[in-house]
Amino acid sequence: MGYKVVVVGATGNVGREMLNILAEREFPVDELAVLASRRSLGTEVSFGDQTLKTQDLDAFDFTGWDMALFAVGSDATKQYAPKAAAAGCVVIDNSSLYRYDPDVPLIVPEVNADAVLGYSKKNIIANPNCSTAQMVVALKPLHDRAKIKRVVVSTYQSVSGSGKEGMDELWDQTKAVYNPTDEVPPKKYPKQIAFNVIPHIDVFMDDGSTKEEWKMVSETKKIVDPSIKVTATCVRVPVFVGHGEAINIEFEDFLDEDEARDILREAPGIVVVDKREDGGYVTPVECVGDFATFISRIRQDSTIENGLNFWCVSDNLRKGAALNAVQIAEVLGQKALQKG
Ligand code: 11C
Repeated sequence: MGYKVVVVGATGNVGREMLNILAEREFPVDELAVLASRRSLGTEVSFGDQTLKTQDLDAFDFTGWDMALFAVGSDATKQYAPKAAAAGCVVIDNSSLYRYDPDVPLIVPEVNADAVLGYSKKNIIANPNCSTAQMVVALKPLHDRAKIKRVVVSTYQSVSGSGKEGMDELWDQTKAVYNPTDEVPPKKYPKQIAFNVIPHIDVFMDDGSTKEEWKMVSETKKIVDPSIKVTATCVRVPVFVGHGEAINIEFEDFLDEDEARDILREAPGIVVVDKREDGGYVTPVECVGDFATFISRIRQDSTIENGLNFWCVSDNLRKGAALNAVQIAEVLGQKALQKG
């Protein structure tokens, strides 16, 4: 016996990946509803070898449905998630709306699966930001061994993090570079993204950081440990899918680079590819479509007492969004909503 599952925002980048991953991981689905805004109504989406027609989110009755995976922006989440939750359908939300609410668990199953039980306060579970999700999968096993004091992270984030419009802008501007009469001015991004990098993701905060950077700080504290200090610089790069992160850690205790490599090799959700030779590391294009978070370039940072550097890449639409949401659904099924 399986679950009655709803995917909200089924026509977007993340919604489509949720459907792919539910099918790939053979999540026990008894019935599936795919919802979209009126604008995308009637659009067909794939689920395994089936083709499903989207239904109207506004008219949908969530009563009797077990769980709803939301992949829409914060405004639509604000309007529809409380409705679903009040109808007894557990919401797994990919937006940032509920992440910092103390009554809503923020879950990365490899790190804090047990906290999922906190869902019952509001019938809502939050999925973290993509750049946080892949980083905390790597931080947790190292923190358990040597206690992390401080993390310095620089991100190299792909345009799929900004949805289809970001991907289209990169594609159109790239073509236009070869055909200057077709100039494509920046629209989704504040500056040209093709053949460029932009040190700005999401809105600016009062202290000069951006909201994307603030999310990495706040979400890491909520998911892993509030004592960990994080400072981040988040950068958009002309890559379609796959976020890269250069991570520097200062630990309380000494952690040798070989031991760190062994710990990460054993850790759930991680694949270590770390050969000190040409190409002996993973780049964003190689992680597309994969479930794993890949770690490379592990090395001691000898400029501080207990320092370590590494490189981390993952498919931001998967571990950073859809995969993590489906993993939460799996944990919810195992720990709370058992069927059969
Ligand atoms: C980006 N990380 O790459 C963002 C996308 O809070 O879920 C996801 C934003 C979020 O632009």
